[in-house]
Amino acid sequence: MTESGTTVDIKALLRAQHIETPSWAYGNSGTRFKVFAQQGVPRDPYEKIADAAQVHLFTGVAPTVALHIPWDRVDDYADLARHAREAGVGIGAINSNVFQDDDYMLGSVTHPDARVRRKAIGHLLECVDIMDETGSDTLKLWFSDGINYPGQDDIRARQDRLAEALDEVYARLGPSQRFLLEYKLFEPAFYATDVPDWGTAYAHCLRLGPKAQVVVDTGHHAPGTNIEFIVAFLLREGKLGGFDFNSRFYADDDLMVGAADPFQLFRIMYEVVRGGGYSADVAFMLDQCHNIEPKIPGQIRSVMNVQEATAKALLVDRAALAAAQSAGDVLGANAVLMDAYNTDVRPLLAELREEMSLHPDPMGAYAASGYGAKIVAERVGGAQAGWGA
Ligand code: LRH
Ligand code: MN
Ligand code: MN
Repeated sequence: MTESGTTVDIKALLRAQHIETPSWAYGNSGTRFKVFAQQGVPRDPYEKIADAAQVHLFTGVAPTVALHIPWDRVDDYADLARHAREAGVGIGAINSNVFQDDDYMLGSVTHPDARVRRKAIGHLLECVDIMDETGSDTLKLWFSDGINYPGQDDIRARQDRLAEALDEVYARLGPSQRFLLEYKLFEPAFYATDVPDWGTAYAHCLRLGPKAQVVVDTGHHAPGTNIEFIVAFLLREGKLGGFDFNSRFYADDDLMVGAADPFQLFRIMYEVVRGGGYSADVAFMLDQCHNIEPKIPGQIRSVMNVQEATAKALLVDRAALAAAQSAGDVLGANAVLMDAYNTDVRPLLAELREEMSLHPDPMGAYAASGYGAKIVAERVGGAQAGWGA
């Protein structure tokens, strides 16, 4: 029992959790050195959605799938949304892509040439059209824009161009739509990225208003960055829009969330719970690539890792923690947090799944389902994920 609730309440919160999987996780991906093709991968966005539906079928908490445009370009987005509904999932965030066109070598919305900026903004506006057609309420903006060499372009002018582009996209959003601005310290730009950190993203979003929020991709920071601090701060300001979850050892590795550092994931989820972010307003999205492991099980494992970290965060005895904190009991307070982290929540989650009429072991149940063999037999010539395409 904790101040935040009984086991029953914790289960209710976990049952309502919503973790979004990315369409690009289901396609072949790799590093810049090699893409290892797997058999049975989706050949089009319809099949990516079918695979995402499997993740939801076995976990019960992954009811939406994010799209990436143009990787998921189709003729009829309403039809794609209908297909998703029939498969048992919905369309989540629309991810824009202004980083894979030759025109964007020197930037997209911050490019020195107005013609290129216009083209990039045109794409962002098209993404809002796709939101209208699919019923998606979230646009995710990540810009690879930046410079490689000191003096290459005017850092401040690039901020002005970025602000102009964001103004135009913001003005196009409907009443129940929002955009999430994603920051990333480096890569592909190596000297100065135009949205390198949460502070830059926050300042732009603050100026724009409530429909602009920051998204925290857990792989986008300098090593050692205290991400949970950023989470606590943004939540306090009402500017945390969501997460792109993944794990990293070195840079933007895009490994399975919770694999590299489950303790960090717990600390992040604790700040989400503590800050009231465990609500529909903070999107828990995965942004990962499965380069050497099978993709659907990789997503199932990732969803389960987020669930486990969330369960532990919900288990923190907040009354005991507050008492220890106000008494200045350093070791006592730390022990309260560690007690929750060290709890084995797998039995609780297995029980919850049974109550949700799911198999208690999603990985085993998926493996036994035969879906993996079925798609290998049916799908010949699967497509790459966007990366390396
Ligand atoms: C950039 C990023 C961004 C892209 C995704 C594929 O590194 O995290 O979210 O859209 O990767
Ligand atoms: Mn991301
Ligand atoms: Mn990334």
